Amino acid sequence: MSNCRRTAAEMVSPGRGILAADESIKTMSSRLEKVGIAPTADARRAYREMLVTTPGIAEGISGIIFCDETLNQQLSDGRPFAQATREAGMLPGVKVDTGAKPLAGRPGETITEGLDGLSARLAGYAAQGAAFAKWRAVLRITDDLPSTTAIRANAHALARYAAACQEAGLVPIVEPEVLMDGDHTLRRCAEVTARVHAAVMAELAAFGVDMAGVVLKPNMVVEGADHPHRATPEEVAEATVDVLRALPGDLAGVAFLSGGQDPARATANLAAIQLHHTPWPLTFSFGRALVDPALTAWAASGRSTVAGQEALADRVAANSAAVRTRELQATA
Ligand code: 5MM
Repeated sequence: MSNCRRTAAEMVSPGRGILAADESIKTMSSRLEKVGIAPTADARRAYREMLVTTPGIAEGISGIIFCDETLNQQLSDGRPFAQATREAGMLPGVKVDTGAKPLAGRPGETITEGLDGLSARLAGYAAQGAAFAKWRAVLRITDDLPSTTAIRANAHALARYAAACQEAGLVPIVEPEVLMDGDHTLRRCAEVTARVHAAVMAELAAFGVDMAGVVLKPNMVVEGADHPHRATPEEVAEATVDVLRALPGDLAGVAFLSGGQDPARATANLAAIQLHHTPWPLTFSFGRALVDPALTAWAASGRSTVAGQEALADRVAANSAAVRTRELQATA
């Protein structure tokens, strides 16, 4: 088995998910400011140190995604983040895109950038100890969007990124996010998500990407945040798995993003999804749904490590239990 295949299998190993702590400097700074903390490089470092050193976190977390800044920082004991993450029993990963930028010719849509010089950067991250990488494409739903052009451009970039990752020995997390923003129905989200997946899979195949060395990070199929009716976990699970059925059977696994769902809803939906049988493991790669309570508790307690870590451990335990729903039901 290739290294990428082995790493990908470990990333989606039973009962474990991936922690997305890769907020860009801009996003992390604004989240710190919102909870009353000055957004310095050291505050961002201290916050990530609190997350990584959470006791027992590796039981429910297989890997942590960082941004470039964090990968170049050290914990207070001097260890680089990649080393500390491995020593805690998890794989370190890194976000390698440079963000979603306006897509020329398609007003209101974006293209995720970062392909220039990517191979050299990936080699550098691998030398720093990274095991996997992440690239996020962003698609927005309106009556007319996303356009086929934006879907195709983003799918193409994702595939070039994924092929470059595998050449560098890093597992690509392929994240095509269809945003929850808007008042669209669940059915419309399903239709758009299916179109996006079809385009991404076609481009991955065209670039010869080994699917058994890829972790897909999709949105769940949910209604728009402004839609008046909230779908039940069973409805979300059925619609989500229905869309995923078109994915190739040799894909290493699927790790959902939370997309702005509140933490309890993301966990309930994840648990309901597990009741469906699929050829690939289905787990979580949440950002906000895992870390928001921890950031709030850490800030409200005057940066108490214990308070932040207790809040994170709660969310990790709940989501780890969610992915083990069938096993837990069988033993109940
Ligand atoms: C943690 O946020 C990630 C990076 O965001 P920016 O580059 O925009 O700052 C983001 O890619 C994240 O990994 C995914 O969107 C999933 O996060 P959620 O919160 O949706 O689970």
